[in-house]
Amino acid sequence: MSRLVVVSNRLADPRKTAAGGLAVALAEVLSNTGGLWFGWSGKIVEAADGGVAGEGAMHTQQAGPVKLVTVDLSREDHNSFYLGYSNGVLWPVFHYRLDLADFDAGYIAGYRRVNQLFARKLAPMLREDDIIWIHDYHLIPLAAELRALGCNQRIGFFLHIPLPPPLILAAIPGHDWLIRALFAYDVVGFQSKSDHSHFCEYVQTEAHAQNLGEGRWRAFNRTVQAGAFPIGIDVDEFNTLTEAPEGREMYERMKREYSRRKLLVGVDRLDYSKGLPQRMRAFRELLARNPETHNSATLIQIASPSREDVSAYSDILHELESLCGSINGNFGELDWMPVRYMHRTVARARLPGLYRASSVALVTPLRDGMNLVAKEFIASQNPENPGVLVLSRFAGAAEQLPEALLVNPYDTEGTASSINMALQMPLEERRERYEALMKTIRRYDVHWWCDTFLDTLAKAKAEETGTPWLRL
Ligand code: ADQ
Repeated sequence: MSRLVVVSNRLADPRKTAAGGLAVALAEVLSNTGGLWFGWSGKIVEAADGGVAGEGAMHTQQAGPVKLVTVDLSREDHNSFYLGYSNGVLWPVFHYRLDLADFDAGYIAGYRRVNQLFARKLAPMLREDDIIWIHDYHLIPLAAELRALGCNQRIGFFLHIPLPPPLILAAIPGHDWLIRALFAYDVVGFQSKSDHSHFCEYVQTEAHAQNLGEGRWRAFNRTVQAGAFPIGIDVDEFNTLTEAPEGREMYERMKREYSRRKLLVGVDRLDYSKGLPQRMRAFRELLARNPETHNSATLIQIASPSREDVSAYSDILHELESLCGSINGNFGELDWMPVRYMHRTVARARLPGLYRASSVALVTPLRDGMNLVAKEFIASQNPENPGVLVLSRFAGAAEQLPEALLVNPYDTEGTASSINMALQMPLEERRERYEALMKTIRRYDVHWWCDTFLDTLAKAKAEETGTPWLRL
């Protein structure tokens, strides 16, 4: 049996259960097959400690049958690869935010340098029949760098964030280089059909790739299989967490605390793609237009700190704090605070209890690859009395979950009236929507995602072996 090698920018220890959907899924697959997980250690080395750009000390740890291997980055590489190109160019552009992109010419060199570093460190550890699965926008050119070092293994890539249409992609200096790099993979996976269709449009019009049918494209002397593989959650894990003591205790505490009120909940990383200010404005509109919601609805918004060293992130923090303050100042009463905003991460074991105690979840990103919170909320509900999911039509999840109340987060009034509809929804309709949503979430869970992607990769035709790969 082939060994699985997973590569992602950050790793999680598979022995720790509180790691989150993706990490749990990958950890489980890796634990079954035995395998190697490779990525950045999270450690930045200063020049004075020998942190020369393009070099990095390696760390190895055995976690059961899984070998975790990580590499340190120099300050210079971290700045240009991680803060610069990955999060200052690719993240905003892939989320359709050209206005926030910083196209500093120096970043791309750092991005390439770190991908070369990863390839150099990983290649000697690879076996001939390994299956390699590379994750996300930080590592798009990694397969090309591995191929340049003579690696002929099957390599798959999964993009966790959206892929924008060709015209937006074309704003990135070097966009053709990036997409060409995708042809070094055997399989390229996207979250949604619309991301996949953007890829097809791009390779057809910009790269003049030949359409071989059934998702296969030929260009640059390579054939790649592309498709949509929407990521899911571990539904059983969520059910277990909901029933576990910490989940129950959280549920009961919230129910006690808010016994007279309906709870709305938002759980996000504090990121401009998540539409948090727009969500607050919609909630303010709800309060302004529906006096009966005063004293009867409370929004709990938890926003975990994220990428605080990227400037666009501190701007969103201040905007959100100011909106929450003004809503509470204008609408709050001595015994009612409309918004409870917390800038922190909540322990994973407590999330299901919080979701279950809430009547409505607000998942309203301006753009999102998938959004797992939407699925976690549904999985945590009481089937007899389920809450309502208000979901942005711009989240990848909307394609799979049309039975949610779909909203346009840019439309403040429309979103406010959908939130009101969610608060008023009769039990029968809530149940019908919940059952349909739950069916999809259960069918397309995280195991389906892993199995389908890895099956596709195992079956991908290895006809390119020996073909010289066009150097980047
Ligand atoms: P993210 O942008 O991080 O992921 P999301 O899919 O919502 O977005 O996943 C976040 C995870 O972190 C969830 O499991 C959630 O429970 C947890 N989380 C978020 N805020 C938290 C908080 N304050 N406290 C505790 N836990 C919190 C990227 C893409 C998404 C895609 C995923 C997976 O941007 O579109 O769905 O990868 O592919």
